[in-house]
Amino acid sequence: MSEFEKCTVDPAAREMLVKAKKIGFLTSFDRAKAQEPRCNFGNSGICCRICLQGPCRIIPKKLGANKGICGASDYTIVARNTVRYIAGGASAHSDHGRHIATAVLHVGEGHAKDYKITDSAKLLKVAKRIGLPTEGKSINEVAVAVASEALKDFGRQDTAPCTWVESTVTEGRKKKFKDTTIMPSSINGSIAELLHQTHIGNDADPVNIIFSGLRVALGDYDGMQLATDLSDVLFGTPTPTVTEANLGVLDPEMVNICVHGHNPLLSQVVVDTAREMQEEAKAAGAKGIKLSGICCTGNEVLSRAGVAIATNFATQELAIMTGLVDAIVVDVQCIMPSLRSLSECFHTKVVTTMPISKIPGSYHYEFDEENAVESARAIIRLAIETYKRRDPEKIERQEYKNKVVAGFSLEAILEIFASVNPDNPISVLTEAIKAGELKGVALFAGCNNLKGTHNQNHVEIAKKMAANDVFMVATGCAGQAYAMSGLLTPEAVEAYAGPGLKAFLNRISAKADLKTALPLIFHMGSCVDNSRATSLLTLMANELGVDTPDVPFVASAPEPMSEKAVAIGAWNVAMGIPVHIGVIAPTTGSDLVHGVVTQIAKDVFGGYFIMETDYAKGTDKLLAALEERSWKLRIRSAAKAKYAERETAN
Ligand code: BF8
Ligand code: SF4
Repeated sequence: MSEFEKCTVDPAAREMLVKAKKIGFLTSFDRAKAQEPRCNFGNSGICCRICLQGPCRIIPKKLGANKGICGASDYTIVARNTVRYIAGGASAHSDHGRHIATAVLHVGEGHAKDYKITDSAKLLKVAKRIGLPTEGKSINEVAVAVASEALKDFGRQDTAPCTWVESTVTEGRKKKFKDTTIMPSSINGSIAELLHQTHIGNDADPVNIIFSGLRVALGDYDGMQLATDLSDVLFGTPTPTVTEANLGVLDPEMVNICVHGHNPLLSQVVVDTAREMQEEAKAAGAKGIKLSGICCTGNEVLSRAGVAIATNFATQELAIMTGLVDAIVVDVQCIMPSLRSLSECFHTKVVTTMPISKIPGSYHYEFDEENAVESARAIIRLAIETYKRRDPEKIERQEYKNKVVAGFSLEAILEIFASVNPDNPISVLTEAIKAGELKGVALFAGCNNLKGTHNQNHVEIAKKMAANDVFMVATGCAGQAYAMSGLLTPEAVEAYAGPGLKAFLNRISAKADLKTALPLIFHMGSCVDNSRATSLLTLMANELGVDTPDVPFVASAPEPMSEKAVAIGAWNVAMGIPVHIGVIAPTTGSDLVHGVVTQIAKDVFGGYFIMETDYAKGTDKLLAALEERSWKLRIRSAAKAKYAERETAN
């Protein structure tokens, strides 16, 4: 195996790594190698840096060193470190949601002239769901009311539950969250309280700390649900769209602008404004402007505007290395600071846009909600100017790209199912599971992690799940891995689906009024859109008449990396889902904490973490979890039918 085969399974990325080596540029792949060997204290979570006396490292057999200086045990340290990841993730997601909610509020109040309520039907639906009156009110008034409710979820001072949790989960989950005291009242308040709770000399009880971590994780869920709802309100609810993915989408004859990060507030405006500026690009000698996306901003504009995907997290530097990217416009999260130093070797301009995410030496065009189109125009003009300075010697055109069928919001999925059963669309899925045609549903989410081979876990696990008749949905960099590898296509159904999944998808494709047949995996959007997948789970549970822990539904983050992924994993566990992660989390330093997250959580919430780096073993564990649940479901519904028959006979 060549050194590049070990780095990534993606052929385009491998070629670019060869180029990186040739020009002597160190990429994230080189830096990951340079970090080895890792420190075992950090790896297992028993390094504490919470106060300035630290770092304290736990050495179990050394007298005096089996606790931190303050006397904190391994279980306290591991629990504190773990929940502080969740706090970081929840801050990032919910701040994103707060930003969108503020924009909706401003639109409703008549400011933010560059934005509008695009999906008023969704706005009304959300208002109804959260119990707000809409009759006799203008759309703008409803927007103000809904956005104000969303903003209350960030800073509520009483004990009322967060609205977006309360209004989107099953009755069973609501009760569970209240009984276990993890129902959040305020996103920001729960994060602040957790940081307080994990300060030196505070909570030493690992279980109490973990429960608070779960409360913050549900705050993360709340922020994601409202971010998805309100992004749909502002920019439209995604519908199926056909586009392409991988570095081959970068077009040598066009001005190439990559949007990268997470928040669609600017990127969507860049996409819309670029459409009106094609002539300026032509005047500069290009055939037009080609937009493409990296990370979740890419997923947002893919889902709503059919924008192509350039690549995902681990390979973001390699896009610049093609010599074809004229500007890379970034907003927040998952942006490697190395983009800036790499851009120095090329003509590419790195443009930062958010006050909390600057990279020294890059161009900063501060995003201004009141003048978003103007900001977007200035950035696009910079890209057109930069295009003129491309160095033909440094261009390495990539041929690799794959067709992509994406844009599967929950609304879109239900509309597709409605082509088979207009009265009860969700039953199309649940009946297929009950009948044994499908084994269940798997959500693939999360990042790339440079501890493993880029995209390998994503692709291999999904192929094996497909062969075993699992209906699959995806978000985030997982969705992009599938886009890059050609798994978001009808052709992949033919190549990889088992007989049940193939029959299910083909039956629906034949009935649905779509321009293309259905793909193997349904791309549901960005990481905040994991909310869409949970709403699918909630619908399934209600249709099956059970709570979420009894639904044959599993989640996998085959290559998780960010604090956000930890937060998502944690609330998925609270939702009752078996959650596979393709890395070993730093919880192994405490048997107690590791046992809680991988086993005891199941007794309390029904969900639990499966930590498995080997993709074949990971898939087997996910399949076993699905089989157990679908088997129980069938037994239960057979028993129910039998008793119903007896009742009628009596
Ligand atoms: O929010 S999957 S690497 S891009 S954190 Fe980041 Fe992970 Fe990608 Fe999307 Ni999500
Ligand atoms: Fe050490 Fe305790 Fe400070 Fe952690 S909080 S660094 S264990 S003294």
